Amino acid sequence: MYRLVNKTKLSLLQGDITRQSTDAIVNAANSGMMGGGGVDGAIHRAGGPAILEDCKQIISQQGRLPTGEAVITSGGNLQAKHVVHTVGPVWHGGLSSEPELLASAYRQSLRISVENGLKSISFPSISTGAYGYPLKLAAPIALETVIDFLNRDESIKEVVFVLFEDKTYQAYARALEALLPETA
Ligand code: AR6
Repeated sequence: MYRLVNKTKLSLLQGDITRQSTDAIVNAANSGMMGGGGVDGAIHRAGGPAILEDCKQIISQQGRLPTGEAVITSGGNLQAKHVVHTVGPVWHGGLSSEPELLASAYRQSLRISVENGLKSISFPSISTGAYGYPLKLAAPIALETVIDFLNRDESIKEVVFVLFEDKTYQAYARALEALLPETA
């Protein structure tokens, strides 16, 4: 499923983000940036040790990566030349700035991609796995934030949401249809 947003193609697909050939793929990391489970584990496994080396360098220079911020490393052995690492919020019930922090994770990932001249970027569903953010609430925030960014920036040509599970894809498809109906 896809929509044109301003000059950018925004698409949703079900699959494994480590196989994407966009300029960057986004990692749903944690503040320590030393790898983990879920999509983080998959990216480090597929990309090899070069990614972790870059992460260690960043941590030694600037300390832990705060929630809602993003940094960029090489893509190691991945097809994507870069990995953008961001940290989404842990869900604590919704009254601890989770929506703002989730939106910030998407926005900062896009901002650092633009700063590095990247034209295409793939996102996973940040925070909706180990971090427990309810999918139905996260999907519209993810899409609204990206759409809002693309309406102001024309340098990125393609954004892909790569959703691992069927229920995740379905939640994003419903949210995108609600935000940008096909007939509109
Ligand atoms: N491609 C695309 N999406 C994937 C893949 C993949 N290969 N593998 C899993 N997902 P999670 P979080 C989906 O837990 O909630 C890690 O341990 C998964 O089905 O990876 O932000 C980090 O180190 C889900 O829909 O990220 C952090 O400690 C989505 O990716 C913590 O988990 C996000 O699930 C971050 O938790």
